Amino acid sequence: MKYIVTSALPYANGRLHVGHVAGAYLPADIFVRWLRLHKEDVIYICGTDEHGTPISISADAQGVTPQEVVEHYHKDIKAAFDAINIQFDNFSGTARAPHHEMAQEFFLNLWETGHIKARDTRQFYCEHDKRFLPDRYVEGTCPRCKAEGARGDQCDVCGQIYDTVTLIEPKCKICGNTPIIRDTRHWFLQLGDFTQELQDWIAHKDYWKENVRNFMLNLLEQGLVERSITRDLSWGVPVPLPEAEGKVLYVWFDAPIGYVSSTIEWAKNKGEPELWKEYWLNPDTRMVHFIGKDNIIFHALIWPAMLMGQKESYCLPHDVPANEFMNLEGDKISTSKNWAIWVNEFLQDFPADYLRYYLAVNAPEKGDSDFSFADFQLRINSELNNVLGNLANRVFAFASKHFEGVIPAVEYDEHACSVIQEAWDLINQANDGYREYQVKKNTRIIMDVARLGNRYFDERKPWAVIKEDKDQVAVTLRVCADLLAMISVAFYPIIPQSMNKLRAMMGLAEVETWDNALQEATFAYQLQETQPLFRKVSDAEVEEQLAKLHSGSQEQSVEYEEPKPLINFDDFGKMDIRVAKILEAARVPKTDKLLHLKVDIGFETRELVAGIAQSYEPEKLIGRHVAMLINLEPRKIRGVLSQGMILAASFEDELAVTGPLSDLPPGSVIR
Ligand code: B3M
Ligand code: ZN
Repeated sequence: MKYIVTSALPYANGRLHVGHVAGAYLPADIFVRWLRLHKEDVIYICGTDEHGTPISISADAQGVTPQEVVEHYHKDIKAAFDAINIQFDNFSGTARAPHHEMAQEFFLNLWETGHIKARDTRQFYCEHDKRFLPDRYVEGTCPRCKAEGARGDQCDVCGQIYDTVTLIEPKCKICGNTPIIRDTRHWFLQLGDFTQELQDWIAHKDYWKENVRNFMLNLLEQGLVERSITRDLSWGVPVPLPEAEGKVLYVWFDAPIGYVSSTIEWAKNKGEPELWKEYWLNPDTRMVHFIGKDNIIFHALIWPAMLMGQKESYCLPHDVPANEFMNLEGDKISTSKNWAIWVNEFLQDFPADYLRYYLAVNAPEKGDSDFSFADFQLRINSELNNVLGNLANRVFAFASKHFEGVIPAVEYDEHACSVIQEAWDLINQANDGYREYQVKKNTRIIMDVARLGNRYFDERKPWAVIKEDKDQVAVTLRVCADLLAMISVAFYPIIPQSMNKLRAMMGLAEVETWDNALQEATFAYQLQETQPLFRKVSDAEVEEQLAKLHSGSQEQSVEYEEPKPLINFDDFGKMDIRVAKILEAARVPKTDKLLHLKVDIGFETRELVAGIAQSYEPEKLIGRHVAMLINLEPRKIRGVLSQGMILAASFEDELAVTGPLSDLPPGSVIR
């Protein structure tokens, strides 16, 4: 049996935080490690999602090219995965040429077989920015659930996708203006063509998680409609048709094809360029996509249809385990508000396994979960340290003191047999748990093996027995060491480094197969240099982390805007910056950011709209002398002709207008 396991391709426009890891990455890495222990033939595939408006909007905001954004974050994200020990077989990126080729091939196959059709459509167009506004370039109220802040392509609240122009009260993300609707030609995937095939396929998916299966059944019941798969954008995979100049594939059309192109890259790097076909063009391959719940529709419906419509016969997803979200200290994780724990940073303070363990214990499997530092401390201290670490420490200490570090292969007595049997039962339950991606339950089950060991150790009272019956103590140590060996295998998928460290201390080779956990060792354990398996998390550390989080200034998370390219003196000289005195200031109705200002620039008075209302009460500004760019093309904002721009410094949410320049009269030149 061959497996392809994938994790959702993270957008290359931001850093990796713990919420990402808990949902789509750690559970996949754990599953893959477990499969490998069972000697399954598995490839674990991922890469960054480098197209789409999330990337180009970030690039615009920073004044750099999308390619620069993508390269920066690809590296940063990969480093975070390395730090937390998420081990992909290949980690590619969708801006790479072979991906473009593959995505175009997918498109052409569907086009040639009539599953893609073209027609003129109405799209939002911003007259100010002179461009169409696909996807995240427009925001408004969701036409389905009426939530605010819905994007052009999908609503984050209800997860639905819809025809962009149905968005209520749309606003251009670049300038805030209300867009007009314009005609433009687009290409549509005829999902309805696949209804029967999808129905037959989903019929056998009774083992899927309920949330995913119900979502799908519901969509099929509503009836499948065509989906637009092209956009008027410059960043993306060009639509491979001569009549589609200036259009690219919709990011959600090309992104899942990244799983294929990343596998192709893997095969090439291995020197066996055809090898990818043995996985992908193989109906028996079990393909498992780990994703967050907002990606269900793309993986469980559109992507399978795209695969069904190819000329060659691709494997289809075997399962699509979608997880819920992880919150942070009771609030939604937000990258823009810097309410997040960045993986790279966190792992400078704690070992990877502590984070892996906590995210596993707290996996958002059935509902949203919450990351709290107090809970993190509690889990690490009272479970990893006080249960598992304690069992190892006490066995090692006793064996060193009374048996010179050798735990002999003595025979089990009846009590021992029953303890071992109980442990095996738990280990078998954990095995089933991994098969069903139940990492949360598994942390408890495996920790129960360690609890069993501690209870047994206490009942046997080796510290008292050692005086009269050393053989009996040998059995006690033997049983506990066997439990530790079982645990080292069963916990390996979740906390691999610690479990190999445990094994090294016990004189065992690194974990290789799951069966290692169920074998009775016939040899003596030869303890090596032992040390505590885990360390505790102190109150001071928790306070420090909380302070970091709340101050919102996690050191390396500060993202400075990239410096802009050099300009010459003439470029600079074109800007006419003057001292302006604010005469009047009032809020622009129905906005929270905009102020309507009247200013004196010496030789005339002017009106303008400035986006500074969140930092300044209008009345506080009156009389103030500030710097103003006066020869910026006038533009109409909310019905006011804005003639110029007040210069202000901004950092994250904070903003300050320049000045005070009160000693200089209005109209003074700034250069
Ligand atoms: N880039 C992740 C997201 O929606 C998206 C996944 C693509 S998987 C093919 O945040
Ligand atoms: Zn605009």
